Amino acid sequence: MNYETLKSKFEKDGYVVINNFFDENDVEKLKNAGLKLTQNVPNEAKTVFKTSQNNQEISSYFMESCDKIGYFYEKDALDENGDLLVDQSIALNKVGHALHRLEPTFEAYTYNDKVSNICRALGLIRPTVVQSMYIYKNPGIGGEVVAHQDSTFLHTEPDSLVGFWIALDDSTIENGCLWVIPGTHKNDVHQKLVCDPKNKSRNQTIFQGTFPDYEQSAFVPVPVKKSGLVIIHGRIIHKSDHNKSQLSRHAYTFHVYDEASSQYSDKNWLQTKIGFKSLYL
Ligand SMILES: O=C(O)CCC(=O)C(=O)O
Repeated sequence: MNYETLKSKFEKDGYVVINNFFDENDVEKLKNAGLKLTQNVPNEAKTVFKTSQNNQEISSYFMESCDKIGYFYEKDALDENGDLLVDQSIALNKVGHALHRLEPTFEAYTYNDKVSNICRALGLIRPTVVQSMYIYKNPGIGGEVVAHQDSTFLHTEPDSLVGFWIALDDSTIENGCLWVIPGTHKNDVHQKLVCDPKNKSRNQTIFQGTFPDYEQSAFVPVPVKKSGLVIIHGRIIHKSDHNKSQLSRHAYTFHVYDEASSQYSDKNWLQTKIGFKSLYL
C-alpha cells in the first residue's frame, strides 16, 4: 500500500490493516519477550489484584505503571487470596505501560523505521509514544474489551492519537480479534477519563461525558494474520470479545500523538515522569 492510499484509507475509515508489517523472526522475538514477562511477575502484582484489596491500591498500581512495567491479571485468574486459579502462563490480561522505554525488544520494535514511516505517511510531524502494552487475550480466559475510543483515555488537544496494534498470533473472530465501526473517528471524543480535580493525590479518575449506545450490528471484525498491523484512529469505536477458543491471541500495541500539532492533556491519568520520546530521532 502506498503512502497516499494509506492516508486516505485512514481518513475515510479510521483504521487500516497492513499485512506482514514485521517479518516472522521479529514477531517471534516480540512474542518471546511477552512470554518472558509472564515468568517474572513480581509478587506485588498479585497482592494488588486480590479481590479483597481496595480500589485505591489498584488505582495507584495502575497510575504508577505509566513509567514502569506493570502486570495486570485476568479477572478470573486469581482467587480472593491472590492465589492463581489458572496456570501462570495464561493468567495475565496485559503488561504495560512503558515497555517501549524499559524493555529492549519492545523499544526496538517501537522506535523503528517501519513505524516512523507509517507516521510520516499519516502526516504526523513529531509522533511521540505515550504508552505501550502487551495484550495476552489467552485461550479460554482472555476477557472482552468493551466498546471505547482510545482518545477517552489519552486525550490531546486537538485530538491526534493513533494506535499501533501488532498481531503476534493469527487474530480471528474465534479468538477475540478487534471489531470496529468504520467511520466513527469522524465523531467527537464522547467521554474523557480525567483525574478527579477533587482528589489531590491524582489517584482517582472520573469519566466526563456520555458514551452513546452503538448498535452491535454496526461493528465489523478486523481479523489479521500474525505479523499484521492495525492502525487505529484515537476516536474510532472499537472492542474485542472474550477469547473462547483454544488459541492464544497475543498482541503488542502502543499509542502515539503528534507533539508538534497538539497538546497532551495534563488531566490524563498517564503523566510520565521519565518523559515522552519522539519516534523521529
Ligand atoms: O487487544 C484488544 O483486544 C483490545 C485492545 C484495545 O482496544 C485497546 O488497546 O484500545
